[in-house]
Amino acid sequence: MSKLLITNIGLLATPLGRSALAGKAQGEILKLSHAWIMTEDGVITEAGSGEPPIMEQERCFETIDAGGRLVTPGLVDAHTHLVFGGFRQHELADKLRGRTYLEILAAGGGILSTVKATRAASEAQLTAKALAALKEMLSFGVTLCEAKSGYGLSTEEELKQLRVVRNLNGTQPVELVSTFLGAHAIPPEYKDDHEGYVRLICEEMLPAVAAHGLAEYCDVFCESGVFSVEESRRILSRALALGLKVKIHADEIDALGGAQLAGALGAMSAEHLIAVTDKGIESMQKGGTIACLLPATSFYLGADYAPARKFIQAGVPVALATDYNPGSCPSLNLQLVMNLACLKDKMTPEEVLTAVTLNGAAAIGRAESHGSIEAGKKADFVIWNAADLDYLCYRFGSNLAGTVIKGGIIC
Ligand code: IZC
Ligand code: ZN
Repeated sequence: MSKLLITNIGLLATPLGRSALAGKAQGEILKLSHAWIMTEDGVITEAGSGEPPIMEQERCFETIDAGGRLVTPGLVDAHTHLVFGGFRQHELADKLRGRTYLEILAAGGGILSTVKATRAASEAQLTAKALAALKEMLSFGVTLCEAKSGYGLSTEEELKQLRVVRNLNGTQPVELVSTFLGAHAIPPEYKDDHEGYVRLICEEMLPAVAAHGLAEYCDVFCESGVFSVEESRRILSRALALGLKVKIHADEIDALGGAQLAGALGAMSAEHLIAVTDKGIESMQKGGTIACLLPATSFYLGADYAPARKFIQAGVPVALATDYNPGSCPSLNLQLVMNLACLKDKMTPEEVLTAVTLNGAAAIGRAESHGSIEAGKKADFVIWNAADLDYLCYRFGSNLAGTVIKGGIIC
């Protein structure tokens, strides 16, 4: 049995609960001064303030002194395109000349250039590359993340990407939840047969993914020139029928109505939502869909920021994630996302903390077990080189994660 006691916590800050928090509740977190946390076999047994019970102290094998610093739950990155070949630095010059993300994609670059590099890479090469990314992610305080496929765009190549995710789960500290994103772009083989590719996804790819148990979620890039709302509806409905849960890249660049579809299907989350309409927000609220906002992508694309305050006012839970990918967000730094959420999305530090812990966990179906510091939850924490939450959201560009603890083990 392994036991761990964290003592001398200056401030313990955590949301509480086993489901996503919305509205006012998103900003109502627990703050305990002079706190301690006790864990056993990777699970939190108790947390409190003042002196930890002496008997318990003696029964503990390992004690960490947090040095009066801030402790929060481990961060959750609920939206990443973790597994891919190559990078796209060669597109920077185009970007600087004013070519947009969708123009680069329409010319056969963007996602399609990463598809080429991913197909050319072996499973072992992709695994080694993603492993390095996970190591960096962990160093920023992330202990649980989502990982999407979407750079294979054929049955075999998509399964290859998803196998990489499966093999990385449990072989390094960051836990992974996998999402099938075969509907990420139209592959070159189907350039003139859009309908054929949608059929391939519904009739071959999705059944294969479900049969191999390789993904919990199905996602679609619902955007102008990529997948329409109707195509997205067909694909996601098929996924639901096969027992997968669904997410959707919705209303990022153009307001196509992806958010309405997300609410109508009862999607777990809708992502991006920069161009979301009031109707979309209302539909998400009715459908119990979480808004997963990605402000680092807005920063990188020079785009607007999603209307976080509108979601909070409407009672839609907000999660925040990096969107780590080689095109629109080549960064794994979820702390930077927290800064941007405060400054650009006008969220409070308390709302931001909930968004990158409990609500992030809820967006990938892990709120029962992750995302907060309370008895029975996973012993995932970060001891920050910060005295309080305001400091964490105010400093930017540095990595303030001091010690990361995953499942009761110091990483
Ligand atoms: O590789 O560009 N937005 N998909 C939708 C992405 C970004 C990933 C990429
Ligand atoms: Zn994405």
